[in-house]
Amino acid sequence: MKNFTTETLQQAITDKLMIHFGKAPEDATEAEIVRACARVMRDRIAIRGVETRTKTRKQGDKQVHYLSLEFLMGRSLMKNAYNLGSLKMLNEALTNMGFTPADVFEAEPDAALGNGGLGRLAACYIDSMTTLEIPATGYSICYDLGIFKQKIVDGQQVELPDSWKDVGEAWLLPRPEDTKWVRFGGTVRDQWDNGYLHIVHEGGQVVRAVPCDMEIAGYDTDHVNTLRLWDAQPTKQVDMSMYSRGEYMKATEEEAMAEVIAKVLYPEDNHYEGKSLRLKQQYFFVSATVQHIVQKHVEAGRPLTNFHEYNVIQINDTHPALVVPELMRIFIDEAGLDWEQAWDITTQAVAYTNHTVLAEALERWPQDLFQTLLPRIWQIVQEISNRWQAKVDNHFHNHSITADMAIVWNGEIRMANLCIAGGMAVNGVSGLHSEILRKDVFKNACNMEPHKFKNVTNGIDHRRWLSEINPEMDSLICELTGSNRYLSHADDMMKLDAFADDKTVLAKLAEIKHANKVRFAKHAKKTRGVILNPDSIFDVQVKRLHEYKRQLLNVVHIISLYQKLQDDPNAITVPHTFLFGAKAAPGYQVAKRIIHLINSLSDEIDHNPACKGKLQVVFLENYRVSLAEQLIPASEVSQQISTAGKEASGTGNMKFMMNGALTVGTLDGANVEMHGLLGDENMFLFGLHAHEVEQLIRDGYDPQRIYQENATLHRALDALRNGFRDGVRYDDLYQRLVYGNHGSCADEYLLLADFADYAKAEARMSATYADPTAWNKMSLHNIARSGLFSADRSIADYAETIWHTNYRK
Ligand code: F55
Repeated sequence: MKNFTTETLQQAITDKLMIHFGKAPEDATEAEIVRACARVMRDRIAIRGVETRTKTRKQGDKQVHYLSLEFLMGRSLMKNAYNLGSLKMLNEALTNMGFTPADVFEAEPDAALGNGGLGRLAACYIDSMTTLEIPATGYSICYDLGIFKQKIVDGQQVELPDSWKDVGEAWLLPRPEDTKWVRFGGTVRDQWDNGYLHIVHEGGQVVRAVPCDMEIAGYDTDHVNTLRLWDAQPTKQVDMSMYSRGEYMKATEEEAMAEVIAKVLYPEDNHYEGKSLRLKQQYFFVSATVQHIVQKHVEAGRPLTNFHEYNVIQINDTHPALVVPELMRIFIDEAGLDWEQAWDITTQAVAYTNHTVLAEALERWPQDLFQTLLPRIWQIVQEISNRWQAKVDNHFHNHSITADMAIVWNGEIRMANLCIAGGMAVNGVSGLHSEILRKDVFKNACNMEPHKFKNVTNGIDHRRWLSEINPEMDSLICELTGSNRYLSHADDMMKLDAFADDKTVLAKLAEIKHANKVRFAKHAKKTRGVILNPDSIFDVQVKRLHEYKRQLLNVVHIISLYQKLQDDPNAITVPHTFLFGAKAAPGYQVAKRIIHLINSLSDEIDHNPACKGKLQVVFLENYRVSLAEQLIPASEVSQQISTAGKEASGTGNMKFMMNGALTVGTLDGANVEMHGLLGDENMFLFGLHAHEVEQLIRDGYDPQRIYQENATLHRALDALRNGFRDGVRYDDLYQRLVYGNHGSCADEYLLLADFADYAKAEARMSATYADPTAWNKMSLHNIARSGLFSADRSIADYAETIWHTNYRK
């Protein structure tokens, strides 16, 4: 199909505006323009979607189904225009219509149907699967409200609802003809019919799952994939007879229960909460999805016995783990297969990605909740559990291993073990993380079935996270590598390494970074009223707020710098701006206190004349995908300072590296692989290694001793405890670090143990910054060697090692 020209695009947008809003361009608001543009793009992509599906069907290709409770898509307008090769035309068309393109793009709300890394990964992966022309579908829930909007009021986080759909809906294509029904509660009984045993599940509540599709365009291809978002709707109409009897509440009960399922995304990341509504969300989207996949397979005229040859179901963490019993239910109850056949197919079709080793994030559902809500699934899970346990017993003859690998145990259902038992592959998301899964978290399972355990190191959509958001850098890369081939072959960026001693190139790199900083400073001033100094180091830590990510380590170090500056006004020679952005889960009190602390410190430093032009701390409100897109190209230092062994991979680290920021980090997650590519000389490593962390905890960790012995640290912690000029004290955080409080052991994440080495790494970093040639050279090496972290490479790895599907090379 032909690409848009500026004229055809302008005409199409104008037509949409008139048809949908009855408005001429000069009367339209920016939001209306966004909606009109989205419709135009959506129509174009939808046509290609039909062509793709026809082709896939004809060729009988294996399909990938990517199930995730989160897809953190962010904005789509610029992305789709870019992938369709129409970004230039769109800019021109908008300008011709009297709009400022940047303002129009800025008016699109983020589709923030995710918490952080896990959700954003799914979004990057659907882009790469499409670009690599893999027939794939993403499945999730069409939440009304995405991750909350964060306001900072008096230094503290306040959560506001994020209704993205008013505008974002323009991307969605409702597909009521593909509606599925999902049953909750009720009773299960056996029934004999003509000598056959049937399972009858009746009663309870039935919820309608209605697809709202988001069509996904790939880069430089006509291939289109679908992100299918299920909306929940009541099956029954409101019972008017109840109404007339005065039972108003009861009459609307079922309707309310259905609608609440797709109401809101759970805002906890890396933390499991056994809420009944969450389990409903999981089964709702899993059941609708599995029904759909099986139905399509059958409609293609194929027997279920070869289901796994045509379908692979990848599950993003354990949140969609119910695919295992749901496939079994459909194969057995609805298609009449016997248990062995059904199990054989299921265990060859499902693959599980693990994203965390934190114990509090591993899902374990209480049996009574599970049993009441999903009676038939519970029966199947019990049977899976019994058979698995027999297999484990038979293999090891060891009670404690049986206990460790059990699926149903002590009144709980352990979802990770269910996924390991019920799938063909389990992968971690970085080399280190996969090794920890093999040797520690899942060591027994790995002993029994080593072939299942794989690694696929995470990656990011480098077209979005480099080319689209950093156009000057994109031009430089194209110029230096001789073409734009890197957009589909990210390893082409390696060619940049050859320019490490080219003064002109290094100067150009520095110029681009500075221009990006100036642009970000303008944006911050306009949207937040914050004044940033573009001639200071932009030292950035943006990610969800979590103790293991150690924002507090960064803060304690800044306090120590501040104190140093008070002793000696010349202590800081290079002006330093520390930028933070982070949302805390609404119920995570410690995380909220750390946000408050950052704001208190920011205020203190702002009011101290000695810090003027030398030191600044800024908390950026409402950190999200679209803010990251502005900030990352302007960043110089990337803080990746989690306790070694705790961050499964990290993906922000990759985005910063690709945009030429230098990493201050521990050997954790994908930082290890970054270090493998860069060496000690191109990043600022510090801290304990993962095995040393384990060792220290085993040997007995004593933060009090470190507090007593390190005078700088002691003084910084005392200041933190007493607080700053706003009068808020942080004794709780101090106690948590030094003595332990609320039953937690002291300094669980070894912040004190790593402090001294961290301060040294920061000092090395500042000293290097004072030598622009050395700095720019390192920056160039970072960009050059970041190609490994393209999501295209990750998806190629999945295709080769797990899915066994073809892809465009
Ligand atoms: C969300 C909900 C629950 Cl119940 C549990 C975890 C999450 C979540 O958001 N996890 C998450 O983002 N994990 C991150 O996944 C990234 C992608 O693999 C990793 O890079 C990162 O290390 C990991 O923390």
